[in-house]
Amino acid sequence: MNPSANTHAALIVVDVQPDFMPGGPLACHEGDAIVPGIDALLRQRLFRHVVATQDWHPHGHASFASSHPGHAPFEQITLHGQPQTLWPDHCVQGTPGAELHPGIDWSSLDALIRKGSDPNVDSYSGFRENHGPHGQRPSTGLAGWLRERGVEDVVVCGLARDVCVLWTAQDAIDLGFRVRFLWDLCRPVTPDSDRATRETLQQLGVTIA
Ligand code: VGL
Ligand code: ZN
Repeated sequence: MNPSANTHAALIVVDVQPDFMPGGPLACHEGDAIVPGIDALLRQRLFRHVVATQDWHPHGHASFASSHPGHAPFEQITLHGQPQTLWPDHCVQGTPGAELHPGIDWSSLDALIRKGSDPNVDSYSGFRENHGPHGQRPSTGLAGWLRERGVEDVVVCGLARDVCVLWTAQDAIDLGFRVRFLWDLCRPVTPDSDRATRETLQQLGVTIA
């Protein structure tokens, strides 16, 4: 990548946390394979801004299957009138599995967005919660943080390719940013979803890099 092209670009590293790694409760397929590459990318200091998101749920979060007796992880239910996949308990606030992955040098990070803290609402995107009153999804503040710094271009990577990175890219487009998606520095929860993810991104006008 050409560093001068990134003067005003922000890198958004989505949910690179131990609970999403193989052996964790919500493992992404080969999730650990992206850790060295993201670490190397951050050490190059190519981006004017580096933002990380951190999935950060309270105990008993509404997205946990364990909060819905009679339901199992990966089942879909209706929550707030929309489909909600139920997940294994993951990224519980303050637990080791919720930390930013220790295999990455995070020292260049200049903002950290914690999401999913509302006990009743899931939050895949780094920009907005999944659901809110009157059809308005509450903002995390990330879009304003970027706009106030003159950022128009964002580059996304992390976990999961088919969930939180995808939703972050979709919202970024929707909110007026140009988006590059670092495909090889992402891994999915469901590998079978890759083709659909790619098609969705292409239709949105996201550059797949
Ligand atoms: C994620 C499912 C539930 C993700 C977070 O980071 O992609 N997926 N919570
Ligand atoms: Zn989550």
